[in-house]
Amino acid sequence: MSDTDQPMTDPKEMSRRLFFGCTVAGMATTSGGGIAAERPPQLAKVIAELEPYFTPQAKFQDVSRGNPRPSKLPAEKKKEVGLTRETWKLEVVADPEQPATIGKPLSRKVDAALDFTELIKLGEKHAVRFAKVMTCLNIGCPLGTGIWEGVPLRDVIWLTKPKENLRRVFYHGYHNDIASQIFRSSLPASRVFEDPDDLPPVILCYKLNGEWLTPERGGPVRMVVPEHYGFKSVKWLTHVFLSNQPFANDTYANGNNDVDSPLKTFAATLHVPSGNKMNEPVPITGYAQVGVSGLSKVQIWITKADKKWPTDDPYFTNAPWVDAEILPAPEKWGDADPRGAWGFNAESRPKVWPMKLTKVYWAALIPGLPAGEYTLRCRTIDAKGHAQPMPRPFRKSGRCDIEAVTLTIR
Ligand SMILES: Nc1nc2c(c(=O)[nH]1)N[C@H]1C(S)=C(S)[C@@H](COP(=O)(O)O)O[C@H]1N2
Ligand SMILES: [Mo]
Repeated sequence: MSDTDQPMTDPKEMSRRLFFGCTVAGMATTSGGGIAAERPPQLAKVIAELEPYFTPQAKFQDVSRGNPRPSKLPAEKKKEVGLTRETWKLEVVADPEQPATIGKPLSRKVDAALDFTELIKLGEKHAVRFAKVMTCLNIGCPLGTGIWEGVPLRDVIWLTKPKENLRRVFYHGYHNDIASQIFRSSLPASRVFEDPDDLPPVILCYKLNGEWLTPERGGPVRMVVPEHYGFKSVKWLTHVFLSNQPFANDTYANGNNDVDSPLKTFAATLHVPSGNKMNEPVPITGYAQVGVSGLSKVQIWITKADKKWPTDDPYFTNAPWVDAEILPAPEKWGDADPRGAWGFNAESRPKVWPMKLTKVYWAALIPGLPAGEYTLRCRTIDAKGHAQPMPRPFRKSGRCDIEAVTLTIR
């Protein structure tokens, strides 16, 4: 038996679950358009209040370092150091320490660094757009969701005519020319050349939501690595090194982070009302990040706050979880039009939903409860049927706890 369909012993829990079963899970089976009318009004209301799906560029949160942060440099200085579209240049050269053998370094020394016009020219043929939630391995809450657009990194690497001894690609951005401020990341060469599991390619990104990438988001050009946490998506990109070193030396490795850990699947709440009255249903909304393991269910579980749980079940695998409704792909996307992007058709509809690397919204109507303090928890079941964040709850592999919030009923 999987941990998602444990029997329940408490009859009160049982009737509660049945209630959920017909209001929440039952509705999910009818989802796919036009179902808003069928939802209870209090649930429809909080769903209507959810933020637009895609985040406007200016509303992304910023956790990047730098003193000063390169996005804050005065316009003249940005121009001088190559942080404008007119002056940007990218060097793609052999790693001086463990050089790959390449035929044609794109180096400043021989006036061959790639400029923005050349990048856009490559984009005319090769540009890729995909939806992705940008999120920091050290923080639970995503920084924003957008449509990222750029040229596959491999198309630029091919210009250097690599021949042999290429095992890893290192890269960093502008760092005020102070070595201690370098923010560096890396990828296996094979991840750059191939896209496993239907993932989009690693890109040199210059647009977000159809607009030029702003200085705050890492413009003129940043790396965007689809399946990874934000630290692989280096901003204000200036240098790519082709290396024969076989392992990572990312800046984030120095912070005890697991630098090979891809995006996790987990759920969290958004709207949990206060001022709830007893015996009145409570409408809840939330989001789930859809990591590389996909998403099949969002589940919630409510218990009395003082209820003890067996210590040998720290991830509540035996709790009577019930399914929330995963909301269908929105009709209106907010700040971006995903038409024709990776995984979307020409009518801006996703080919599969939930879509990996993005988020979904979810909702549930909790039936009326007696007065008291409750703990509301949510978790996800990935596309393979595994409850997440199990089996990897390690914080340094990406925050993805089973969220617990307090719900007070008076
Ligand atoms: N050059 C540079 N790039 C960087 C960083 C940085 O400090 N410097 N921070 C990284 C980290 S840790 C994260 S989580 C993302 C955040 O992306 P955002 O600022 O666009 O939200 O940027 C990454 N790229
Ligand atoms: Mo981060």
